[in-house]
Amino acid sequence: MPRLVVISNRVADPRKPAAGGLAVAVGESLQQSGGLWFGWSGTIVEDGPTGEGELHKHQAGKVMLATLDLSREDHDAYYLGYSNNVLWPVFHDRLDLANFEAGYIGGYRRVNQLFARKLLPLLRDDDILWVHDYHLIPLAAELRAMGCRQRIGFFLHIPLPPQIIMAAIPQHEWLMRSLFAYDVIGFQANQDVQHFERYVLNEANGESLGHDMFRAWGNTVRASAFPIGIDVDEFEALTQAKDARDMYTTMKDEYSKRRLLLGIDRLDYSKGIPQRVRAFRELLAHYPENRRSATLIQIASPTREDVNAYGDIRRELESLCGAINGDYGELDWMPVRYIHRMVARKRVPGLCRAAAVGLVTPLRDGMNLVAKEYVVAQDPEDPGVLVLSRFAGAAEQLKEALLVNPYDTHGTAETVQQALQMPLEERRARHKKLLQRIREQDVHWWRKTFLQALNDAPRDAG
Ligand code: ADQ
Repeated sequence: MPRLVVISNRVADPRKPAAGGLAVAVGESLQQSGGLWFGWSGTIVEDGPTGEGELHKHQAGKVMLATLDLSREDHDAYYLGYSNNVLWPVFHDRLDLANFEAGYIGGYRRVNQLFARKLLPLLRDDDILWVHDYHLIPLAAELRAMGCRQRIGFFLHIPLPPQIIMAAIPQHEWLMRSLFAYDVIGFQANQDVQHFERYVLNEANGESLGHDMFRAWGNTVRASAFPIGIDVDEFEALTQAKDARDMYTTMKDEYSKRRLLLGIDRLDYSKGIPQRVRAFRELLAHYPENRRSATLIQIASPTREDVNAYGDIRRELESLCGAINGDYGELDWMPVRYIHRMVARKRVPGLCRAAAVGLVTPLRDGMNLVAKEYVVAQDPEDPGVLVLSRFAGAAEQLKEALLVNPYDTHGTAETVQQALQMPLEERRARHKKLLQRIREQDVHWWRKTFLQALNDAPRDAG
């Protein structure tokens, strides 16, 4: 069996619990098969030379971790700059927040070249490489230029924007062309594949060959949707474990007279948190029977605080929550509990299970795993209702959720009211179908189908 080599910006010890997202999915893939996980060490070397970094190797069970330090200049241009000030906002349709002027591209290329140069000597001929996410789009092209012939797959965890928005990035053609150095490109949703196809046909004068095969710039690549899942068995076990049960009991006692609505996110502008809070305000204004009853718990953990847009959203959210509590709060009822912290992963299922409504309403999201976790954590006999943004990748799979347009404050409030009033039979029926789909397409299914596609991909001469 070929060895699996995973390359991602951050690397985590797969034996330790990770806080969801990419780390869990990737760690799980490697734990199964063993292999190599390559990425940034998390260390920034002040005044270090650009394009250089010390390599550290560390055996973690079946997995070899190989990590690179980055110089301050490289880190700031590659990570803070191009990844988080260009690609993240644009890929989430936020051209207004992108900063194209600052010359970050040099650092982005430099770090991708550095990754390629340091990775190449660690590779074996029959390795199979799996590159993750927007930080590393040009990695395969850099590796190919250095003579790497192994199969390389790429998975984009965030959405691919429509052609016209992609075209705003000065280096859009270079980025898209780089993708054609892979054998397989994985997207979260069919909509992302459609955006890719439109770009290939209209912007790159390429061709769609059918069966998810595309040709442009003299290369052929497979691009398909592989919606990422969660480890359902692990999350169910977490739900039954003591920490989650204690959390559930505490919440049920504390809020015995209330209906809980729950949001759990990183405090990122893509997650639509202020819009969600405004919709909650609208709910209280238009459906007064929810006053003294409905309570929104919004956990929004700190993230990327050194990027300006994140400070702005924090201030906006604090002022919105303060205003609602001031306007609607009573001595014995606080409408919004906003917590700017991470919740321990083992408590997340207990919190989810206590909530009558799970609010997952991003303005744009690659997938959104919280939506899946919320469903799995529910009591099947008396499940809560998932209110899900139509702009999350998860909406393509989770059709039995109540789908909303998070920009439509009034419409979202009405849907939340519908969720709060949904009869038990309907809740059970919807939950059953959602759980079934989440179970069928779990993280193991995701890993297997992607790696199978990579294994089966026809090799391109280029
Ligand atoms: P993220 O944007 O980080 O991931 P998401 O898919 O929601 O978003 O995953 C977050 C994970 O972190 C979940 O497991 C969740 O439980 C946990 N989490 C989030 N906020 C938390 C908090 N405040 N406290 C505790 N735990 C918290 C990126 C893409 C997504 C894509 C994933 C995986 O942006 O669209 O679904 O990768 O591909």
